[in-house]
Amino acid sequence: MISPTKPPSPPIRPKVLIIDEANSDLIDVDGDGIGDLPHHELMERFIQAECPTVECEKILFDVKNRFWNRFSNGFKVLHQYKKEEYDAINMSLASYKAYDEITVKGQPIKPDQMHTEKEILRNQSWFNPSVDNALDLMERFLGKLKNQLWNPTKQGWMYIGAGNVSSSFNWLNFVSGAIHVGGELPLSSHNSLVNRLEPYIFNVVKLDEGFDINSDGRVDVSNGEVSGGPSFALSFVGKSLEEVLASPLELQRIKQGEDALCHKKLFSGQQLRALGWIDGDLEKCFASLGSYVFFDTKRMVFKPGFHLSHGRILYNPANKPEDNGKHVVNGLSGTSISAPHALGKDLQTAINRSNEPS
Ligand SMILES: [Ca+2]
Ligand SMILES: [Ca+2]
Repeated sequence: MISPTKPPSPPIRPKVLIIDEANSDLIDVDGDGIGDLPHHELMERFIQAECPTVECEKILFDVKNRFWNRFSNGFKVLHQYKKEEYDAINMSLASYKAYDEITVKGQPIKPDQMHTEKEILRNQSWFNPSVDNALDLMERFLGKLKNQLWNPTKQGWMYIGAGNVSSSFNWLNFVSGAIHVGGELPLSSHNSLVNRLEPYIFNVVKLDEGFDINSDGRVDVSNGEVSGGPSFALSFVGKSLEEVLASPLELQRIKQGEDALCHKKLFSGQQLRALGWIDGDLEKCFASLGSYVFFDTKRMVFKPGFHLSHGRILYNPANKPEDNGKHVVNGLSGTSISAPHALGKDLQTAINRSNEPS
C-alpha cells in the first residue's frame, strides 16, 4: 500500500520592516564611483540575499533636521497607524555620541562599561529627553512584534548597527531587547551594548547577469540597476605595487594640494597617517588587514582590500579566500550592512529549522 504523500507546506514568507532615511545618498554597487541604489534598497537586498522569501516594507523618515524630534514623532505615527505585524525590524537610523563627552561616577566612560552603566547613563542630564522618548517607543514597538511559531526564539527581532566610528556609540544601541550588531573589525564601534558580531566588509562580485553582494554565487543586483562604468579597482588590479603605491614625491605633491593624484594611487595606512587623514587606530586596522587603500576624496571614504599576490595587486576587500579577488569590483562596508546580513541569516535559519522533520 502506498502511503499518501504529505503535501508540501507553503513557503514561509517572513515580513520585515525596514526603517531608514528617505533621502540618503545613493550607494555605489558596481564600483565606478557613481551611486546606484538608495541605502534602504541595499538593506532589502542584503536581507533577501540570505532569505529569498522575505517580504520587506519600509518606513522612511526625513531625518535631516532635528533628528530626535522627527524620529520620535515618526514612531508615534507608527504606533498609531501601523497595524501590521512584523517578524523583524531592520533599524538603519542612527545618531552618534563620542565616549569622551560622557562621564560616569566622575570618570570618563569606557566602552566596556556601557552595558553595566546603561540605566545610570539613560538618567543623566545629557541624555536628551527626545532620545529617551524615542527609545521608549522603540522598546514598546519591539514588544509588539509578531510571536511566530516558526521562530524558535519566540521573540521579536530588531537589528540595529553599532556604527562605524570606534570613538563613538550609536544612541539606538540603548534599546533593550534588540540585537545590536557590530562589525568583526576594529573599524566599527565596539562597546558592551553590542551583543552580536558579523562581517563588516562584503565583496561585490561581478557575475554575468549582475552583482553578487554576499558571495553565494547568486545575483542580488541586476546589470540594469547600476551605473555600469568601469570599477575603480580595475585600474590597480594586476599591477605591481611599485606601479600603484604613492611614491614619496607624490605624497609631497598631494600635501601641496594636488588632490587629483589621490584617485590614481593606492596608499598604505602608514602613508595616510603621515598625510594626517587617518588616526593611529585606523592605521593599525589597515595594517591588520594587510591591505592597501584607495582613498576616494569625492566622498571621503577609504576602500581597503588591495593585497599583493605573487607580486601583483588583487582586490579582495572582505579578505575571503574563496573569492581570491576574482571579479571583485567593489567592497561594501559598515555595520548598517552587517545588521541586515544578520537579520536575513537568522530568518532563513529559523525557516530551515521549522521545515526540519520533527
Ligand atoms: Ca555605480
Ligand atoms: Ca548573492
